[in-house]
Amino acid sequence: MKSPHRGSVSGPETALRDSWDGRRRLVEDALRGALPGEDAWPSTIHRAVRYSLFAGGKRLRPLLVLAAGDAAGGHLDETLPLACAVEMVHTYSLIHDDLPCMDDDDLRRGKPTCHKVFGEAIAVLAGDALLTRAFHLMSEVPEEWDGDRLRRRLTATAILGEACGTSGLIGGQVADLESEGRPIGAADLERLHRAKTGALLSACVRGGAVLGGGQPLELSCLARYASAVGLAFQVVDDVLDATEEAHQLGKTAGKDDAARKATYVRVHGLERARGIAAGLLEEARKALRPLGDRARDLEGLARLIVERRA
Ligand code: GRG
Repeated sequence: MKSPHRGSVSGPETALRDSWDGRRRLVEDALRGALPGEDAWPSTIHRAVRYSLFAGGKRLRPLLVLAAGDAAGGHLDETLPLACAVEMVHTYSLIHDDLPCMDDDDLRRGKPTCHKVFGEAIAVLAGDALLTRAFHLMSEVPEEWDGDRLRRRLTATAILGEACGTSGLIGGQVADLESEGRPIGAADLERLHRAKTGALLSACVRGGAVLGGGQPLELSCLARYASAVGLAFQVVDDVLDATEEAHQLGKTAGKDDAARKATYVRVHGLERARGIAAGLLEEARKALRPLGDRARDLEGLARLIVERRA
């Protein structure tokens, strides 16, 4: 039996939770509308895409996009496409990460992985389809849009593109694969985690802030917040992998240790890893201070990231 999670899960106040539930529903609807239906030709790929995308993710990344947009003073219609795009990118990375040639996992979001249900070839293509649709969606703008809005959309798209590339997701995944079973120092571990997981989370906040029309001071506060929560997310993931059960996580538990993965728990030990996550939460909070009340949602999301159980 694994040890119980130490941190209290007091959670943010009910109003914040209700507002997040409302936003999750909004994102679900927008995602459903942004993809071909299950019957669209050729139906196998659309069934596979929808199977993984609607398998019950927490939708943390879209919530970060929308909250950052709010904090910067923007409107939902400007930030919603990025909220959908980041969830598509995230789901693509999960599908590919679970493949036999990567982490070889059978369980994701509490269900059999995409390749277990649809086969490897379709799972590769489902990931590709989601990544492609994410950037297609970001490029779809109403004809009447003026220069400013177009420029902001382009900047947010570039931020997302960079996060997906060799200095972000892909680079982090390569470093992750190459680090299995090998000793790794604290600095290299931090770099790996910032690339593999932090880059996309950070892009959610920075992209949302740009789309919301954030001013330079707001953008720099939000970038500092993004950097802290991006790393905190993966540190907590490492802790959860070592302390929680599979039914809680919706994926195989204890895999990091079994595969001798580079994790904060392996390099720093459980207690220090928890301390590092708590320190990053404090850093994120501090970064938000100049924004005052407008950053209430982002503050709550940082707590959710650090205090989550799955
Ligand atoms: C492009 C193949 C490829 C990989 C890129 C990000 C990544 C590298 C792989 C994804 C798998 C992985 C272990 C990522 C670490 C981030 C992480 C813990 C993802 C799970 O995110 P949650 O908890 O998941 O937000 P839900 O299901 O709630 O959306």
